[in-house]
Amino acid sequence: MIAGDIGCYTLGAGHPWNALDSTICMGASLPMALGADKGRGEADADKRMVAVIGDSTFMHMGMQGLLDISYNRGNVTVLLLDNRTVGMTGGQENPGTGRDIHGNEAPRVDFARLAVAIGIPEDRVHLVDPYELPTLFKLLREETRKDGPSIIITNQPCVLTDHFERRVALKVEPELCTGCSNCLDVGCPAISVTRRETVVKPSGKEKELNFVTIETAACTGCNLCLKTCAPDAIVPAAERVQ
Ligand SMILES: Cc1ncc(C[n+]2csc(CCOP(=O)(O)OP(=O)(O)O)c2C)c(N)n1
Repeated sequence: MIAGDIGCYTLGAGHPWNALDSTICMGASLPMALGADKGRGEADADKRMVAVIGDSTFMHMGMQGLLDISYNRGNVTVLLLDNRTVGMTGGQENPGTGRDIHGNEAPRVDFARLAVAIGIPEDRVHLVDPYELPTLFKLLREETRKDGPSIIITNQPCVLTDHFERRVALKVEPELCTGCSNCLDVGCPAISVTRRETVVKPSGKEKELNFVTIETAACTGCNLCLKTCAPDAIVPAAERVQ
């Protein structure tokens, strides 16, 4: 069960990600996951709980839930998406960004040390680069299999802030695209389907091919789609990300 919270990541509840089971109010993800863990019956004995929350919401109302999870030894993995801003409401600062309300430097909260101070065992506190998908997935699988609380903190900034390092945008070479559709699983809004074809495989089963294009102006150059493209049809576009 994945308990969501309030922020840009809440949009992951929609198609094609369908990534959240609940969203209530700021800070609710952690107590929801703990409540589901403590209240589950026999039939749900194998279910694992994940709470997803952003850095700002965590500062506002998430820490208390983490303390509850830690103190009551909840079987919950917290995914703290630290994008170093309050993304959804326009990029304000918070104690996790290192700037105060006037934009002046301020002592930045260290989320990993805070989690340890709250009582999460040090070896269950992880800092990961969310663009390293295989590493992130492996960690999520490992942590959700173990009993007790854990926290995974992602460390890549929002693409709309100055913290984000501008990268080269991508495009699709149409003649190289095989329609395999792997890149669509990334769920990137800059990728769209230009043509669909249904082919019959040697096994007799039908397969849908989706030929794609990348809207270069909307591409942040994160390269996640690039890693899924076997025929190397995704290549750097000439212009840089604005
Ligand atoms: C009680 C309350 N106050 C303020 C808001 C407005 N609001 C919506 S999302 C959000 C914070 C999002 O920041 P973060 O959790 O860091 O996620 P991001 O959008 O950066 O991914 C705020 C303050 C709200 N929904 N509820």
